[in-house]
Amino acid sequence: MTTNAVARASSRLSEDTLLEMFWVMLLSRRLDERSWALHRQGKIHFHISGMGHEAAQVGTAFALNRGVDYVHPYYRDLALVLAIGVTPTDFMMSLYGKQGEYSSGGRQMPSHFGSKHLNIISGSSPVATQVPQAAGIAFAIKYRQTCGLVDPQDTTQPRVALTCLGEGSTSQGEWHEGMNWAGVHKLPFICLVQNNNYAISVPLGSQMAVANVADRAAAYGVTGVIVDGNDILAVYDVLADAVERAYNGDGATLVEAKTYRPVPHSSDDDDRSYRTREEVDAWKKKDPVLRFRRHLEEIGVLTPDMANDYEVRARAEVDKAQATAEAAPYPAPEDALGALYAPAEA
Ligand SMILES: Cc1ncc(C[n+]2csc(CCOP(=O)(O)OP(=O)(O)O)c2C)c(N)n1
Ligand SMILES: [Mg+2]
Repeated sequence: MTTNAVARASSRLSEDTLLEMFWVMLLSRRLDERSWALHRQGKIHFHISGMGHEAAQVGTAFALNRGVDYVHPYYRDLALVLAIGVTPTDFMMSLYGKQGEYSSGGRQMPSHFGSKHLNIISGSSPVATQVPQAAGIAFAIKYRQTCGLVDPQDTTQPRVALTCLGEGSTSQGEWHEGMNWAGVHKLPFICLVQNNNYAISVPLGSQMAVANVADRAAAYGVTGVIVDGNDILAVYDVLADAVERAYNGDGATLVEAKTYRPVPHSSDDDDRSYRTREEVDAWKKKDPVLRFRRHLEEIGVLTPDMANDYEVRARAEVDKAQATAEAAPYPAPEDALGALYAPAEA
């Protein structure tokens, strides 16, 4: 069954936290815009954007115990991973494929976010493969706790495994397998579906015969929730409930955040072939970053001067990240051959 959030966990957020959430959204947006520009200038080879999804992602991140809970993101999760601790410089180093790049030493494609110390698991490119993997992590969390096994990090803390994907990717078999596993074993697991209505050029209606992804939750025996993915506080509320459910041993949650992708699927896509400009322009009224900014101004937490200051800081951070990545060396060609397999035992 789908439900709407009733408990307003977000009403307990401090002003500082609300501003921190706004900062991450803004930083992500400006970093994302710069990445598109760098691609069009021929400086990087590929970019896939999280634009429009910032509220869904930052609202989610702030409901987690960031760096402790496990997150298995997908390629659009720039704002999510920034909120957890990946830096703009880390991201730029990935775009440029430079030596020492944080997730794979520059060998993985950009936006395959991974950081061992932040408990962010790097995904494979085939969509939805992260779902059974994240459900497996959730199984391991529960198994260790049930058996009293020593967690290498700390057994005393409750943990949840969260994964993300788009609505189109829920057509993949892996999604169903992962959801079913999470339901059968009542796992501390959250699946966040960021429904932007398109899988590249394929609209939702060609992908599934039901109106909502979350309608399928009942089939797996998990809680299903639909939320306005452009409303960061609504997302936070729903995720706070889901995290509590997981920590209390009450099982998995399927969250469907309804949002929109205002830019092409990736730097290699031309969205004019499958949707009208009017449709894309209509999104501008729903832009989640502007919406949260307006909200914070209305409740007196953010002033126009502060917002300008954030803009200056965001630009400076992005400039610095770009300059650092441009100045960094490329990996040596032979690095591509290393670290694929564990060294043979002597
Ligand atoms: C198994 C598989 N099939 C196809 C692709 C190519 N592909 C990459 S992203 C994508 C669209 C996914 O759409 P959706 O799940 O709605 O996520 P969105 O990109 O809209 O956020 C496709 C078809 C892939 N990476 N893996
Ligand atoms: Mg989609």
